[in-house]
This record gives sequence, C-alpha cells and structure tokens, in this order.
Amino acid sequence: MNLKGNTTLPKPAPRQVDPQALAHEIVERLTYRIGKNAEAAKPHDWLHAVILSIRDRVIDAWIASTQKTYEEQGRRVYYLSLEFLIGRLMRDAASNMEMLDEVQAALNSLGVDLDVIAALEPDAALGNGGLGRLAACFMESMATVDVPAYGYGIRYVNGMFRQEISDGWQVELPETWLTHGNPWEFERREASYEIGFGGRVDPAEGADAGLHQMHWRPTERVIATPYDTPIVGWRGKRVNTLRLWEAQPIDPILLDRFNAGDHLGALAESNRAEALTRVLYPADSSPAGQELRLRQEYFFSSASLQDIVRRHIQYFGDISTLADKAAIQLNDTHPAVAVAELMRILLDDHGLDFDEAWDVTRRTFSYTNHTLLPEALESWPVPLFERLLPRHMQIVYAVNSRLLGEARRSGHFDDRAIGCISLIDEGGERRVRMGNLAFAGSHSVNGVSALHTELMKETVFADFHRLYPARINNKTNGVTFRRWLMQCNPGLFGLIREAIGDRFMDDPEALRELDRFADDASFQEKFVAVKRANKVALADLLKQRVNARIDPAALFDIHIKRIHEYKRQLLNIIEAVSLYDQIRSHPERDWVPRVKLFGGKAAPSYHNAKLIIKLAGDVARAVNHDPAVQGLLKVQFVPNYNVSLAEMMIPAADLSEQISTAGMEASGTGNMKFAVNGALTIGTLDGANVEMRDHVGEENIVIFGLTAQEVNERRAQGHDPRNVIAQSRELGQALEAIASGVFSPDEPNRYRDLIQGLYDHDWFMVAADFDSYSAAQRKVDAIWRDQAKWAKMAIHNVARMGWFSSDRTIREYATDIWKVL
Ligand code: T68
Repeated sequence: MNLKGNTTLPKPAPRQVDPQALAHEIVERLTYRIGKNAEAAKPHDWLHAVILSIRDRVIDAWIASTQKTYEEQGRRVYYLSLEFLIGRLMRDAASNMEMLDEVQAALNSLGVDLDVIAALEPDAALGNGGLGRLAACFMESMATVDVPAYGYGIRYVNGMFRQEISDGWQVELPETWLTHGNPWEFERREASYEIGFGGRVDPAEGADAGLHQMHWRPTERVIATPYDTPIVGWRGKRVNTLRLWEAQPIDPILLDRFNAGDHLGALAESNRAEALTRVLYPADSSPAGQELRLRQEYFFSSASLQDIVRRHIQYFGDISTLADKAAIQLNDTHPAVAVAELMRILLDDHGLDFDEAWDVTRRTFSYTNHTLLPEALESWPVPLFERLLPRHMQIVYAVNSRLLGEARRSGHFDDRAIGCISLIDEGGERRVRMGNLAFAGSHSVNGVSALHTELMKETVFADFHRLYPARINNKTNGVTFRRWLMQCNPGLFGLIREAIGDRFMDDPEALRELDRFADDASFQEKFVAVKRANKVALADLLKQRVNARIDPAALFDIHIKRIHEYKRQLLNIIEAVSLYDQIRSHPERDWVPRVKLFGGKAAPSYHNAKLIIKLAGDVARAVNHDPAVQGLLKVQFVPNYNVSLAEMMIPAADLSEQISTAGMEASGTGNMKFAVNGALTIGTLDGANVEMRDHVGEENIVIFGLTAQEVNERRAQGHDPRNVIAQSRELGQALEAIASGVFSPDEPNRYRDLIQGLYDHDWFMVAADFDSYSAAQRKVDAIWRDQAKWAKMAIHNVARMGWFSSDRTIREYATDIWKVL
C-alpha cells in the first residue's frame, strides 16, 4: 500500500472530455470490457460502455478524495442506514462530473440515443420511501459540501418490490436490479468481516481482564463482504464511498456432506447466509418484527463498526480517540444495535473500562428520528434479543442500570417517568426499546422538521428531554437540487440559467433572483411552456404505460408517496368522488379540467392501504368513462411509483398534494421536490410544509385543515365524526356512494368497513378536514382560472425554495453535530 502517493509510481494519463475522445473511449470499453464491436452491440452493451467511461473519470476523483481524506487526518462521517433509495446513477454521475453534454454528443456521433440507453439502467431501489431517499440525497450532498463521509448499508439482491396492478389490486413482484450486473460497484473481499450470532458469554480470561470484559462465543457465523459505489458530488469536487454489505457463508459448500449424498444439507449454511441480505423489508413506518430483520440490523451494524474501528486503529492506533476521528449518524433506529456493538468492541476487544467505553460511544453516535407514530417505534422481545445477541443483552442491562440510576438521583423522575426512559419496556412482554437505546447512546438526537422536533420533545421523548435537555435538536430535511431540478427538469433548469445565470447551481439560495421575474409576462410564458412540455412528456408516458388518455391542458394534480392512512390518499379520493357528483349535478358551471394522478406502494400486509389503491382504480373507472363528466375530471393510479417515475411526474405537476393529518408526517421531502419544480402545494400545516409556507409566503401556498394542536385537542375531547359527516352534504353523499358499492358493483361491500372507520373514529381526521380540503380545492380552481396569477405563484415557489437544498441540511449536521466543517 502506498497511501502517501509515491511519485515514482505511474499514474493514469489525464482524461479528456471532448466528445470525440469520449466516443473513442466508449468504443474502447465496448470492445475490450464487454467484448463486442459497435455493429453487434445491443443497447445494454452501450449503456455499460458509457457507464464505464463515466466511471473511469469518477475513479480518478475518487482516489484523489480518498488521498485527501487520509492526509487531512480529520474526523470522518459514517452514515448508517438500512436504506439507500438511489435510483439511477448514470445521469447523476455524468452531470456532476460536468460531462453530460459531451456524453450526449459522443453518443450522437456513434448513432446511439442517450435517453434510450439511460432508460435501461435499473433503479437501485434499496429503500422504501422518504427515509431511504433522504439517505441518497445526503450522500450526494456530503460529497458536494466536501464532508469526508462513508455511507454504510446492505446490498439487497431484491430491493423494493415491483408493483403491478392486477384487476385493480396491488401485486408485489421481486425486482432484480442486478440481473445485468452492476458496473458502479466494486467488490472488496479484502475488507470482509466475520459476524456472529447466538452462543454464550464467558468471563474474559487473562490476568489483566477488566471487570466488564467478557468473551462472546457465537455459535453461528457469516462473512460480511463490502461492495463500494463511488458517490460524486457536484462538479466532481469530492467522491465519497457508499459501502454496502453482502452476507456470505464461511464455507460455501460443506463438501463432506455433499460427498455423503446430502446435497441440500451441503448448501444449507450457504443459503441461510445469503438469505440475510436477500430482501429489503417492504414496510415503511412500521417495524417488521421478524427475527431476520434483527439479524439484518445487527449484521450491517457490526460489519460497519468493525470496519470503522479497523480503519481508526490503522490510522490512529488508539481506540480511545475514536470519537475525535469518527462521527456515526444512525438513520432512525434500524442501526441502533450499533450502540451496543461499539460498547462490546470497546469493552471486550479493547479492554476499556465501562465509563470510558460509554463516554466514547456517546461522543461518537448521533441519532435521527423519522417518525412519532407509536406503532413505528422499534422494539424487540427480550428473549429473541438475548438468544441472538447474548452479549449485547448484558450490555443493554448494564447501560440501563446506569441510565435509570442517573435519572433517579436527579430527583425529578417518578416511577412512571423512569418506566418511559428505561431501555426495557416492562408493560406486557418485555422488549428492548431501540429508540431509547439510540437516544441514550448518542450525544445528539434530531428531528427532521421544526414541528416534528418540537413534537418529539413533547411526546415520545418527553422524559428523555427532561433528563438531557440539550440533546434534541432540529435538522429540517432537504433534497438535492442536482437530481431534483437540474437533471429531472432540464427545461426549467435551462430557463432559470437564461434568466439569472449559473450562480444557483452552486448556491441554491441564489434562486431567489427569480423572484423579480414572477410578474414578467414573457418569463411567465416561457415558464408555462416548459411546464406544458413536461406535461406532454408525462401524458405520452402514461399513454404508453397504462393507455391513459389525459389532456396536457388540464390541471395536473399529483399525489405520489407511500400509501398510508395518515398520508390521506383516501381524503383525496373522497374529494374526487364529491367533485364528480358536483360536476354531474351542475354541468353548466365553469369547472376546471383536472387530472388526478396517484402513485405509491402499499406495504404487502397493510390491508387498508391496498384497499385504497383498489378504490382509486374503481373510482377512476367510473369517472373516466362517464360522458356526463365531459373529460373535466380524470383519475389515474400510476403503477410502480419509484425514483425514476418521480423524476418524470414531479416536473409535470401543477398541484402537489401534501395532505397528511397534522402532526403525523415527520417532514416530507416530496413536498420540496414539487415546489422547486414549480408546482403549487395544497397541504396541511404538517412536517416541513410549515417551513415551506414560511419561505414561499402564505400567499403562494394553499393551506387547509386542522393544526397538529387542534388534532390533539379533538382527539382528547373525543372527536365526533358522525356529527361532522351529518353537517356536510357533500361528504355524506360521497361516503354513502363509496360505502354502498356505487364504485364496486361487483362487490358492493368492498369499502364498507373502510368507510365505517370514518364514521366510528376517524383517527386520521379525514371527515374532520374534508370541508376545509374541498374549499381549498375550489380555491385552487379559482387561482387556475387566472393563469398569470398561477404562474406568478409557481415562480415564487421555485425562487424561494433554495433553503430546502440538502446541502444546507448537511452543512447543519456537519457544523452542529459532526463538527467537521
Ligand atoms: C419518512 N420515514 C417520514 N420511514 O415519514 C417522512 N420506516 O416524513 C420524512 O420526510 C422521511 O422519513 C425523511 O426524514 C420513512 O420513510 C421508512 O421508510 C421506514 C422504513 C422502515 C421502517 C420504518
């Protein structure tokens, strides 16, 4: 190894980016790496060859970044996340390397269409939704703002499932993103680690063994092998590493068993190991609860920590300085077991005493919470935890006794409060609370929007907040404008450059200069033309994919995100039904033509979410084919919503639906992507919508519904949905129609229970917010009728969303939590 850069070693020649040289390189890759000539090459071969050409340049920058990190000897950031929802990488890498135009020109000269081959790249869909996509935006922003960072996660063979709609119902199919190989990744077998499970714990041997030193003897072992993907920041400034672990058996095949004729048994261990990293759990906002999930969590946490500690020892020699050189961010509680794993390593492998180990641990870790939903807070049954991780169970108990002792001594905590802080939930079956472990083991705990952070202090972590009042802080989410503006919306990107120059590409807040064009009729015209072109492109795609016929002149009203009752797709559908009724009753009125698009996946076991998808389809069938509607309303559920589809839908949206029950959406990030692409938002005062209103101005966003506090009060006082429904003729009629089978004549009772829930408890305040939502939609119609006003509001949105760049978010993490900038 020669990390110091011995100048006598040969270096690759600097690469050129002129299209001609690039075309040559692509053909060279095609010939010598793929083994085909241009005549025989299929589109996939071209894709591969192009990626390899881009990748080579990325690698030059990658090596330089690694060298720089090494030389600076500073603190590194480790982002531990069970999910990275990346999507495609080719355009991202080429654009950030500032060679997208050259790639396009090179391919043109070879007679290959960039768009055609780009569409062949599979999405890396190693995540469920917002949490996973945030991790992907953060990786890109960390490279952009020059934070030396590593992402750690799992290389799932089957990422997020592919959603098909069959007879209106969601069907889940496995998605195999690795079928054609993955040219972005590098296997690093030399950096493999052993991961243990089960077994027993003995006191450590030897004269100088510490009081808390133990020897864990696991009975099961697997190998964790890393695959590295380079993540390029804007203008190729820095390239960081995303390191994803794959589980492999210690013995790929037990030959003695095989030779004895036991062919299946010979492979059993191998299959069991590989099963560990086979699939992503497809539930968002609810813990999976199965043993395999805890195994995944420990597997990747342990591998990552072993890697971090090994690197630290290699460079710095002394484990007690770990916190000075490593900041580990836990993306939700999924990697929280890492707290116990680091303690184990410090106590058992390095012989630190307990207090020092706990001090190092707390100074190293920080934790991000992404949800307040009580059912989403992870906990594991004590017997399962103890069987799988006996040493970690001991450590949890030891930490807990100190934690509770500290709380008691402070004199401010009664038995109830002590019970809330405890790492062990003693109500019913005893469980290890991962949120409490993450909180106790971190020096910083953050929420993802201002409102969410305040609610964290008042609800789930109220008692912890009293014990450690300085620990909770806010880091409002952001999104990367490279992917979510510059790449996905080249029309708008070009228009903005033409108007205000290039500064916003390096400083998103410079978008503010667009404000002065909001009233400019000629700019508005171009702005509307760009939106129109994006809508035409989406309409074409929908024609192709689902044979939908939608009019690009209509208002595109888009609701895309995971299907969840708190996200209230049901509220939107009920409003569509009510609008349908009104159009038929008053065909003479000046209705605004609308296309309501829905997209999103339901967790496979989430019955109501799947029913809501079915309902969207049923309503669509009735509405879209009713001549009385005269095409004024179209409803369409778009199957298999994923990152690539988002990149098509968001630039084409006029209206963004962000209508969760207030207090329930931690932040939302789709809301930000829509606004920066020039959609108006209809939304509740929930999550980051609150801060978006503050930035874009309340005159440029359509807010409706109960506030979080009002939702709380209603629930406390006893919300009476029957009474609410009785007062609203529109709502009552729509609910009646759905419940009685108007949209499901083949099965009239299909939606009876779903709708009954609104009458009985209406937990998500669908009935409570209906009238306010419906009025807000009519206000949207009124604005739409004044196209200049609409354009003006939309332009203000684009101009004022700069603060929601994930570069800003990452700078805040880097300054306040990681202390690396
Ligand atoms: C989301 N959470 C929040 N969870 O819902 C969203 N959960 O408001 C926020 O903007 C986003 O995180 C980023 O902060 C999720 O996406 C999950 O996906 C998830 C996955 C597994 C288990 C639990």
